[in-house]
Amino acid sequence: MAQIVFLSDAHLGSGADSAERERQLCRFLDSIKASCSHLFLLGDIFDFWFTYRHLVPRGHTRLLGKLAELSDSGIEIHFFIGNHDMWVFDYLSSELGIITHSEPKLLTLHGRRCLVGHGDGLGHTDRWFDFVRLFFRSRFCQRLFKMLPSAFTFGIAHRWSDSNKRRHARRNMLRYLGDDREGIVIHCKQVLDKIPLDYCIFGHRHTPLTRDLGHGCTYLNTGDWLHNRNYAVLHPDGSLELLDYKDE
Ligand SMILES: [Mn+2]
Repeated sequence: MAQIVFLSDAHLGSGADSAERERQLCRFLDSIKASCSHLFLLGDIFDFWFTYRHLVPRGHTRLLGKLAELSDSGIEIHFFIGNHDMWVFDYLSSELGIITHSEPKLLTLHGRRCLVGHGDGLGHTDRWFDFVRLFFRSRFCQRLFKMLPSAFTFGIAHRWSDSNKRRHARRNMLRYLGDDREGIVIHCKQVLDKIPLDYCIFGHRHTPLTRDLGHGCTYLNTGDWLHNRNYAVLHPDGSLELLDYKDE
């Protein structure tokens, strides 16, 4: 009964179909509610977010309500911040009781040793990305952002996100680059050299796949909810399955 569900990269707030994508996600969460013990949201659920001291961005009300309902019903929800929604700060934990993580985490789930996270900034394959990530995560950047008018900062954030998506599509970056060029895989193999693992479960790459890393470890990428409606289930017997949600 107690399934553990993983999904990532819904990028809510981006694209003309965002409202329908959010409704589908809520229907999916309804469909797993009775059988799910833990829900892992592996980052970039929101295309952009900033929690101000007294304000939060408009939108996403259906998903936030659904997450509150699941959380209140006893489902343990974990949220790994992605590179798009790194500025949720304490909002999801204080309002919805969601456990928020800013780095990958080692967890034992259904007796399996799992390394779980979003996946950005791992393997150090892109120095520029590392620098930008450090800057955005710095207090200086967050303070600066708070001081500027939100019409200006949110406008820039959404435009930048859209142009990044176009660039990724143009350069065909959302495909598996190979074991030696995928930052997440490089990182997982480094961890695997030190400690035994059964599963490495990450998002960020928008490419749903499973891959044998050797030493009895499987890498699973949760793909995305933006285009594919992918999710993964860790069953009570310890098996891990990558699936697509079929909305009926
Ligand atoms: Mn990402």
